[in-house]
Amino acid sequence: MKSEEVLAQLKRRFPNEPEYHQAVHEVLESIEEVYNQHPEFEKANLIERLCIPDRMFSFRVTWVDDKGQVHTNMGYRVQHCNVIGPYKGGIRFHASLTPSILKFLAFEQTFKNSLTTLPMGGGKGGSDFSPKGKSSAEIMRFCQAFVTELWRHIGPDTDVPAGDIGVGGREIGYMFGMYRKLTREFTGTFTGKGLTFGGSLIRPEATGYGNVYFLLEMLKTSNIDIKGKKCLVSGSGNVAQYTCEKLIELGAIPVSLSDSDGYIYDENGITMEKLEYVKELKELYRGRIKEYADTYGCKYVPNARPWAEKADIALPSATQNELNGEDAKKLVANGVIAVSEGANMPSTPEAIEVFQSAKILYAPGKAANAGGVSVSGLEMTQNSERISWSTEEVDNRLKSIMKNIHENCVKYGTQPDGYVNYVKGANIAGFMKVAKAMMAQGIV
Ligand code: NDP
Ligand code: 2IT
Repeated sequence: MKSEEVLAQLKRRFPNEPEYHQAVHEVLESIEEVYNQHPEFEKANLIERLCIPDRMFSFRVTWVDDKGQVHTNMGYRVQHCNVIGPYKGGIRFHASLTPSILKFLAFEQTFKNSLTTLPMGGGKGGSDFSPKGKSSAEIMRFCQAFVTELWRHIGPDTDVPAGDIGVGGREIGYMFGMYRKLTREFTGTFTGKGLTFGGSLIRPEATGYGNVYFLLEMLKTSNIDIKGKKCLVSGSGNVAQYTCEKLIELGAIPVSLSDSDGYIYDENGITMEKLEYVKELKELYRGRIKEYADTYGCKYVPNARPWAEKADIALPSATQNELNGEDAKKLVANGVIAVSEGANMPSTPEAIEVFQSAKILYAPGKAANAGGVSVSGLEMTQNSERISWSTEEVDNRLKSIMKNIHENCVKYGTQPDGYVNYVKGANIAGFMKVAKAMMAQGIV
């Protein structure tokens, strides 16, 4: 396999899908050497079978706003790979969503889920519907309309969706309600459900907490204490909030948050009290992060991201390609020691190059943010057993999964000079498990 040739062929077949090409490129580059040590992989054309999703559904979603106006949006579900378990992955509602973004996310999810050690394949879905400024009733009608198409393609042993950007507990509840009505069955087909109907404790916290647990493992390799470290966090949604929560609990100092309009920089640190304000602002009133700066009198920079601010650690937790090569250079120049990704593919290839050349601790999303889907997997287990575990039980399992992912990255990503290339480690470890399962199951 020559990664450049495989990529060129993919670009010819699927033009104008830059995010998908970007995600595939990163994985191919990392696994090329290992792949070529297995001639049986090449004969089975494993690489194309792994890069191209099994299938992708697209459908029109029609819904009515509060004024009676009818709208249409596009809905999608990409089922990438189910060789190690049912398709599993979130649903994203965002105006910018395209098939390319969903294909990159489903591709990444396959390797991430493989790393978790739990039996889950990879998938992703969503819509170009924008939840911004919509009433709860509009959100409910949209979710119901979306599920009237999606429900045929999913099921507890087929494909299990969850949340992602624009989809949290409220949306999962609405989608689950309609799914239950259409199928006349109560199954664990969605994860991230409410606690009264099969949801798991710690699922809302899992991605952010998991990212900090992963960061702790990385810091441990360099004997660095997280206490007192200034942390730049981007985003202000689910992942960013629980990242801050765990950082504060451990004595680190988160100093920034952002949304699509700009970022706040609070040099005094975001405290638990201020974080409660953010949770209310974002989850209840659905306001903008600028309001934090108005309330606490700190710096707000419109139309910008926080990467030029001085800090020890960066945890990008908003969206893909939110941190470019120039941003990475500024972070490194300012002495950043670790970057751990809460979002999916937030760093551009140029940024990753800068981090790795500077030999700082850098963890890609598919390893560092795997805590969310891991606890989704644990929710599936609890649903199958019709029991629920305590907070402590789930949190301990999450910690041990993140530790295990870190160990696997070190195992497959340690370079001759001792530097751990976490991108390589995560990609090889994730890939090898999927590849072995594919080889064992024949040409299907
Ligand atoms: P939320 O919808 O809760 O929050 C998203 C945050 O990112 C908001 O602050 C939002 O600002 C900002 N954002 C979204 N799109 C853009 C954009 N195009 N440009 C700038 N800012 C943007 O989503 P999550 O916190 O759940 O997801 C954040 C990231 O984490 C995503 O990359 C997601 O794929 C990833 N992730 C999520 C997991 C989960 O369990 N939820 C698990 C693993 C990864 P605004 O409100 O202005 O749009
Ligand atoms: O990107 C992700 O891992 C998620 N959005 C969570 C997926 C899940 O099934 O919990």
